[in-house]
Amino acid sequence: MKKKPLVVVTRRLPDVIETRMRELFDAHLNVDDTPLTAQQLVEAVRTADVLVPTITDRVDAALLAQAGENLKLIANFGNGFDHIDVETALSRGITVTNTPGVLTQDTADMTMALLLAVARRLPEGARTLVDGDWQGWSPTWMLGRRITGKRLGIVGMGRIGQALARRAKAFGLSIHYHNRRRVSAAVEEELEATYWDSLDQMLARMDIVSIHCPHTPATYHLLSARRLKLMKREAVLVNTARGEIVDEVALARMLEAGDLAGAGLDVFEHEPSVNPRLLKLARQNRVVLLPHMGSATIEGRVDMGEKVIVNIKTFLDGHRPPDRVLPSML
Ligand code: 8YV
Repeated sequence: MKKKPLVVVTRRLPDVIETRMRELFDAHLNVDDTPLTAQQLVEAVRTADVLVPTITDRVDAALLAQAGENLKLIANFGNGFDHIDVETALSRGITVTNTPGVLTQDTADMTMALLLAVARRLPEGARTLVDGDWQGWSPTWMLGRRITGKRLGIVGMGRIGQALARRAKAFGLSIHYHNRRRVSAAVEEELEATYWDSLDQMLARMDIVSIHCPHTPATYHLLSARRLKLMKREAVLVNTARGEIVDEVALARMLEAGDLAGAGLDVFEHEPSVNPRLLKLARQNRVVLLPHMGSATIEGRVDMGEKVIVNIKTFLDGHRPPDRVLPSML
């Protein structure tokens, strides 16, 4: 009987996905869900035909240099692939795939939730009540900011940016965006979106800025100290993309100085550790911080797993997998 291909999965996945993987492949699953050690990861790339990493694995050039001949596919469980040295992988003849599309709506929902949580002081209100500090209703107490009628600047108008724009439009925000390329006239019309060629100019005029571009060498610290300073003092920054896109130290400094009204962050530069200055600001109810939960839904994780399986199966059947990461995407 033909040997089943060895597929190494670095983290626990939903039960239905693991079961299916066991049926289809010689699946090496990580039963205790702690990230693989550096040594285990080396072992994985040496032996596997297919590696299924997640954002918690650093698949860099040093690791890939130790890959065995068999390793021909890295089927990432996730949309973002900035933890994988795709260029090196491709140069070694290894195909890389991701899971686009299936986490778009969940991430856009979470962005909207974060935006509302900051503007309407949700965690602060909830904490006050639970701590027994609610003295009763008052006309001037716990006032947030109205979002209807405000200007939302979206940095990165791909799938998630557009999904956020649809939601935000329904909430009565006006939509502005900056993107490498202008989206189609039809989409602009649908969203009544204004395109800003200059990120700097857009930042200076927005009430809320939300980040939805990928993290690449070109977008590292795109929201630099200089650019953050362009934002209005009353503005709010939301980030559900990647922490590295924002200069976190500069952001903390601005929030501490009252030069920016607030921030909602689901992602951080050095996850899972979070800058203590941001933690302090969260305790002071100046920012809302979440532990990278943007795409964390039961349905979404199953959809992601199914995409991974389709990519692996298609590849192993000798065809081009649907979600290849191409050099043009780097
Ligand atoms: C996932 C994400 O949790 O897909 C992405 O890019 O950031 C996530 O929401 C993560 O990537 C899983 O590997």
